Amino acid sequence: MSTDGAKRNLIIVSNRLPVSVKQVDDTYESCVSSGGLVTALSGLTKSTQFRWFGWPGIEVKDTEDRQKVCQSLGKHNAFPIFLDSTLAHEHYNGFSNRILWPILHYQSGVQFDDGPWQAYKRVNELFADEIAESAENGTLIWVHDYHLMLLPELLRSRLQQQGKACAIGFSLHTPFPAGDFWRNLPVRKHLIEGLLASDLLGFHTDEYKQNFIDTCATLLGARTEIPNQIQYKNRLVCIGKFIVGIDPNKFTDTLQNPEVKSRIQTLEEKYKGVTIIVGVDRLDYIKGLTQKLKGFDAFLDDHPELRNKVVLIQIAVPSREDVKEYQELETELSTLAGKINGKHATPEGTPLLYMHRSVPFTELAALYSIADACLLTSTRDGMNLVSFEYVACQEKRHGVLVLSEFAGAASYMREGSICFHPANKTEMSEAIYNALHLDDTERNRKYELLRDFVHKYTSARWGQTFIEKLNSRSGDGASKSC
Ligand code: ADQ
Repeated sequence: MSTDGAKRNLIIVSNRLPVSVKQVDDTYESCVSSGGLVTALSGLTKSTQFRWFGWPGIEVKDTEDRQKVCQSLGKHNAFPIFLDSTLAHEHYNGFSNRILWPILHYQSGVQFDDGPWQAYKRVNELFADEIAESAENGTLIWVHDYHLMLLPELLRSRLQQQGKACAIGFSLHTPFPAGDFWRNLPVRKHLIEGLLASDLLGFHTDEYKQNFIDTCATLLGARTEIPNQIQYKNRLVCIGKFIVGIDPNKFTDTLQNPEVKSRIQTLEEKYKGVTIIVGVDRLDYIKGLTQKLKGFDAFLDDHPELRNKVVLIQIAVPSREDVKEYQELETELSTLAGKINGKHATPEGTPLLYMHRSVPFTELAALYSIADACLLTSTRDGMNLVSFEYVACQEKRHGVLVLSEFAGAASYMREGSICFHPANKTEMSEAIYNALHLDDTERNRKYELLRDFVHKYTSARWGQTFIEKLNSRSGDGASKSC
């Protein structure tokens, strides 16, 4: 089989397509959506052609309507896998987000339920049917994230039946938990076996990679003595750390836009004499927003002299609003934000600007750019790309990144940022204070470390490195080493 990348076509698979579809009268319109995976793969879009398969986000029953959706998505090289809405809900909210997501992020007390598990399996099967049909002999297939952990195994058997040798890669965008934690899940073995039918498995950090290797050894008795390889059921799976990033130039270019420049000027005038801390997070309990607001409250208690001199601008992007835990978290955060402002506000101003909505990309870039520090408090987080984006927008100011030690990004940015434990209010308060009082030499030194890292480990580099490695695997099980 050829290992020439140019000759092997590429299929990307994720649960949701990077494009949302909505019905407008009797036609369908599609627009590009946002999120960590879309950001991560945007770098690859520029250099490599691929077809992207996933669920379009809406139920479409009628055959004629399905054709219209296909046409609309085709403009973005996106291909829909249609699901009925109950099945999609049970797979996405029921199993992926209510059962798998918490386990992957070290949340205990997960209640397993067979109904959502059956839906999860069914959706993975439907994806496998569709993708096996669309792949040709030699196609590279790159599957993304925890919604599709059974897919490599299901795909492998269908491809074999059809006589197609395709290399299958899988990237996990979340942490993989240490030690015994994964065993809390009753279907722990099925999911790992699903993944081990891949040719290449990618993780964000060495820690997640090692946790996964250890789990394979203890749970399945897989052979793991050779670094970066797992041998299981006569198959060799390569396993690696691939550093996901962003496209920093997209941010630096946006900051040159005259409208964005003028917006920055307006904001700087409004906040003259005030130190700005920014936070941007999906409204998710793993982002530690409750901890962030409590830590900021402690900081204001500890430093009454800074009242009216510091403001936290926190954007909480709506996420998974159908899930009860997320609705409850929003209520808790709104209440907490009100209490903090009630306690610390003066006629001169309020210390906390809490916004529960999405903001346009240009506004996001402007906010990153005017902030003297960025506060990220994840209790666990696969990588956290917001930290990269803040750095990309700080060429002028050299602001300070105040980063939870539990974000994957902290494995790479510890020296360039100020790290803390998100559940320790005192540590967080000190970290904020130290960030705002760093001397210029240290601030510049830290910033330069971060800038070099963000510009080196771009999303384009991540995508190309993974594809190159995947391309070196034949997909027919013949490779003897990684
Ligand atoms: P997320 O949990 O979504 O990603 P993160 O890595 O911070 O978290 O990425 C969020 C992305 O959404 C950023 O690129 C950000 O700019 C974008 N975004 C946020 N608010 C926005 C807004 N209002 N408008 C437009 N875009 C907005 C998951 C994992 C992470 C992992 C990524 C990539 O949970 O740990 O880093 O995937 O692997």
